[in-house]
Amino acid sequence: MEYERDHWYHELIGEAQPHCIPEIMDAEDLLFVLYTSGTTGKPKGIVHTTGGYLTQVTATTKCVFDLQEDDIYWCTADVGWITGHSYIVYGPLANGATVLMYEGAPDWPDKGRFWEICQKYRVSIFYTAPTAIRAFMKWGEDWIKKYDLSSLRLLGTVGEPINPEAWIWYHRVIGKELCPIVDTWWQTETGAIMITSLPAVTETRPGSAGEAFPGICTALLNNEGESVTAGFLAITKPWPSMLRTIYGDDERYENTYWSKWDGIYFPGDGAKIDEDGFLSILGRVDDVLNTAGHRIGTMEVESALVDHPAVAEAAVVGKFHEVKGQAIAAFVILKENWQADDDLVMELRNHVAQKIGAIARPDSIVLTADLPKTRSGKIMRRLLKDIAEGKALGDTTTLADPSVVQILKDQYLSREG
Ligand code: 7RM
Repeated sequence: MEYERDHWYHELIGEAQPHCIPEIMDAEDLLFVLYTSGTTGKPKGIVHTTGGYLTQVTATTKCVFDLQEDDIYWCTADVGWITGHSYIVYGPLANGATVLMYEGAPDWPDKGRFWEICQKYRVSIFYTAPTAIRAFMKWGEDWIKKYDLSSLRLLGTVGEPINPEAWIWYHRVIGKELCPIVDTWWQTETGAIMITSLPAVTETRPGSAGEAFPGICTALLNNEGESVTAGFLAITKPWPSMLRTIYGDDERYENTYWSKWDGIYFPGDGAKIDEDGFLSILGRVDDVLNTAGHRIGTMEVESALVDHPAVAEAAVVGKFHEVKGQAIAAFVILKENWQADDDLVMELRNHVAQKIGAIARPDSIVLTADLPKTRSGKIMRRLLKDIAEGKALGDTTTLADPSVVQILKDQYLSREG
């Protein structure tokens, strides 16, 4: 305690007014600059402004989460991620929601922590990421059965494509088959939810994020800008909470997002659409590998791996190969109580071949305890590629736990010889 520098909270609060007069801002005043998680390349400072951003986070929080007066709303995201900004802070507060905020680990003092919190505070809306759901699956249902989750009425996911197995588990074990699940697609750049289902308005389906939010215009295009049923996701009209530029680099802003097609925003994700107009996000388009002349999405192979009962999580990368161009290298986390041995590895390789064809059979599978991820749970495939190719590791500063890559590297070397 340093006099004049430090103050007692109760003394300051004792004199404070219960309300703070808001500062009047211009709609286009800068609200914040948020650096992207940087799974590829150099981080970009994404610029959001005041009016449009608040308009869209307010509307989406209200409609996507069907927010009601008596709801207790919990978004488990890290507050430093865009999801924390938009759906812990700005969106819920602009709606006057009752928000539960938690800063801490999901497995301390034990793996029932989240469910204990849901029971204790009667959480009704729960919004989390597929990476967390897969961790809960791995830890087992007993941790969940110990608690009363009857207050829950709506579940959400964000951050990466949710594999159908995780969706069904989330629906059954957490939602007791009573809670709709909103799978929300959006980006740091979009500021707010863009593609989602709307509870009690549109249907929710495992593996599909649904349709564009009212007012948002999306399309699936090929390189020529022609409409296709599987291809690049595009946003064809501006939207309120769109990024205004990359901080200090207007040119990079134009090149990255607005140069693929004329006047159309390119998010960098691949997607497909079914006959009912439901969109499924397939992952980042830069996450593809080319093996023996075939382009294969890393997502496709990962989904096939996670479809096997032994697999909790999988990451796939293309690794340099003299003949094939790239070989398929997979990193797999097993569920608890599965024996890691060569027979299982063989079985997993065959499982992928059977699901999507022999061409996609992984050349190597490394069983591991952990994967390199950003704090929002995105796998940094770039680092896995470095490991698989025996290269020096690229930038690891955005990793949630930097020790993971070193362990993986040592393990990979001892396996591959
Ligand atoms: C909110 C957030 C953006 C990237 C995006 C996608 C992926 C996010 C979903 C998803 C499939 C989803 N912002 N992504 N949500 N993929 N289904 N529901 O994650 O800037 O950190 O990442 O995340 O690839 O382009 S982010």
